[in-house]
Amino acid sequence: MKENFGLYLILTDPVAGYETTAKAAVDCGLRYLQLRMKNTPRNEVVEMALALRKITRGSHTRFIVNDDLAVAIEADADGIHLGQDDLSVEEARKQWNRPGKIFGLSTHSMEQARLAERAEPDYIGIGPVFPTPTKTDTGPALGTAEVGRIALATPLTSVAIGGINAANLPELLQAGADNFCVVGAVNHAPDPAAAIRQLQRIGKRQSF
Ligand code: 3NM
Repeated sequence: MKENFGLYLILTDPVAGYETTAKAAVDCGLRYLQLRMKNTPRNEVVEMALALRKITRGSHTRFIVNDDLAVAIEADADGIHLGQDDLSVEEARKQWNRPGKIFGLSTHSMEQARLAERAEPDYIGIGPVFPTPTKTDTGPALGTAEVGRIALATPLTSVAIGGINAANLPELLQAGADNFCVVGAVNHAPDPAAAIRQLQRIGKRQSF
């Protein structure tokens, strides 16, 4: 069944700090929080993953690690998010054969979203919706109409991503996307809780 949880937050270099921003995510009741540290020594990623595990343990917030299955396992995360060029979902499930673990997969087109159905990830990312400076190796921006079309067509839970902020979120939700993921819109905010609440308010307004 498709899940509708609204905002999914990725943590990458948050100006308010990883732990403060993670606590804000938990306090705001977010369903998903992902750690995505790039170009960082592995021991620092593990250390941060363990700290975020502590903050999210026993909360409503599922803690996901980006890309690195060994880190996800070591931190006993709730799941792993994989890109198209990473380990496959099938292989990750084999290597991390524990009940309830969540496997997410990025997709960048209708074709990839359709192919993803075979691998049965717990959710797919769809993006980038808009051009974004946060990730430069993505394909061209899909636009809200195409992302909405993919979100409505897929039987999988989906999360739109890429360049989403409070100003363009209404248009995206109007187009048919249900869940949405941000990096910059929260990580660049000095008050992450306020930024999260603003996005949640817009998400709620659109879904009723
Ligand atoms: N994945 P921001 S776009 C991590 O298209 C990521 O799969 C994308 O960051 C994809 O909210 C992206 O700052 C960056 O634009 C999202």
